[in-house]
Amino acid sequence: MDKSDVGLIGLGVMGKSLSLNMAEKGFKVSVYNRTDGGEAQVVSHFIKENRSFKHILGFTQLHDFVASIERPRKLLIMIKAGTAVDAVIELLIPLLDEGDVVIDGGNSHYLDTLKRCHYLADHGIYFVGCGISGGEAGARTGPCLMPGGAYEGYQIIAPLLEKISAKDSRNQPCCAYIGKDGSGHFIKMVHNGIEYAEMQLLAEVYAVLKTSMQSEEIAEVLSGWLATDLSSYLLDITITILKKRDGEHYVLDTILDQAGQKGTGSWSSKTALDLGAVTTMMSSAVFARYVSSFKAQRETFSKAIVPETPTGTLDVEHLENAYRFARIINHHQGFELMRLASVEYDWQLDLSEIARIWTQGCIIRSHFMEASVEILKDKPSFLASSPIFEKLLHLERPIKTSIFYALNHRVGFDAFWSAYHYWISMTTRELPANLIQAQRDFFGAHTYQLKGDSSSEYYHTNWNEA
Ligand code: NBP
Repeated sequence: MDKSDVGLIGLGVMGKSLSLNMAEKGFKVSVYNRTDGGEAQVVSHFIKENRSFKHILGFTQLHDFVASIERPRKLLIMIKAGTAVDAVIELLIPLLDEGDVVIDGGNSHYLDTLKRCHYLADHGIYFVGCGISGGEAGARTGPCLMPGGAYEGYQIIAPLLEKISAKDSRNQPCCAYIGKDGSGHFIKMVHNGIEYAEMQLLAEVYAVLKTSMQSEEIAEVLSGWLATDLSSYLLDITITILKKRDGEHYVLDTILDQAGQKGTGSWSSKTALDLGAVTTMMSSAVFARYVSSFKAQRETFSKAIVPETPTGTLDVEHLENAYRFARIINHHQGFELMRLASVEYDWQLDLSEIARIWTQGCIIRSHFMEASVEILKDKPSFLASSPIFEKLLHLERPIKTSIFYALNHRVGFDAFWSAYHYWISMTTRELPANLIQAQRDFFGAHTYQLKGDSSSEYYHTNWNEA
């Protein structure tokens, strides 16, 4: 029997789509799923449903599955992140040979990936942590792939990953080696953090537009934006969602306003806190989801609110420009998080190349991401680019007036406010942090530095001394 080119473990939503994608691109694929999980027949059903793909072989015994793959074996794990990945790795180790490559395509935490890289290297096995974005449809037709970890291992799997990935506007694969250790999963995490804030900005835009428009009208406004530099996958799907009807109702109006999450957004925010990066927008988006989950309390408290008659008329053009402003700040904060991590972990991340692989296949693909490829070739950050800085200066008034409008109408607008607040702080020469330093020195003798003191010495004052 011909051996398979690649093996895939975990026939969930993503695993099924990726196996079909690989088979369609001409690879012989072995697939495996455990039988003691949700559905015992998952493998046989999958093979039956996809009979037309002659080169997909199904297995429920890990030993047979591993034996069916050509050496050096390429094994893609697509299962729930966390301890399940460690459990599968433990089962695989005795079955693998030196030089085999194990790829974890799930949303694993980058620090877990770092540990697994070293652990498997000790067994002579290459481990690649590969962030995957694009959802079920992307996995089927061409996802964005963010592999990091063992470089020698990456070289073995590169032809496979590049072939199944999305292609950018120059027909180059939306897949590139990111760096060592957990860097691939790190940038997937940041991708999701940026995604959280992009989604929240659209939710806040929707809330503001709803103060004076119906769904169809809102969709029309957003369609106008889609034809500009604001175009993005998330804006596009939002318009489709707004228009979707079920009989007399818009489907959106029937959906419970409690947002779920699977953790990568909060991981990004926690990591930013650890690395000293400022990611107020993604954190605001994570908290917005948390707040939404307190539905019962919100309902109770809302009964006590007697809204004032709102003042001010909605300026849609200002809102459009506020959205333009906030998106730039969101991307700036996300890429700054990667830049700081790159220094901390010595990953030497190529931010322009990361923007390039995010131009197709992934959830945050957009016109702005296309522009970012060039911007980040020359400059270390968006704010360091003069045209971007000038643009933000120019857009200050519309974001201010949009914030006033939202406040007057009692609409939560925190992601926009976070963007503006970051901009104010980053462009303010004197912040009140001198008082913070004095307070720290008062109660904890933490010392402070002096303005204009080239010695950079630290001083202490006995604040209670007469
Ligand atoms: P699903 O929930 O659809 O499938 C999960 C798979 O993991 C199933 O095959 C399940 O087997 C298997 N599994 C679990 Br759960 N525990 C296992 C264990 N202890 N040992 C072996 N297999 C186990 O998830 P999915 O949406 O396909 O996502 C897979 C990974 O890809 C996750 O890490 C996810 O975060 C990531 N991801 C998802 C998306 C997306 O859009 N869905 C995008 C990018 C990345 P069973 O069928 O027997 O329970």
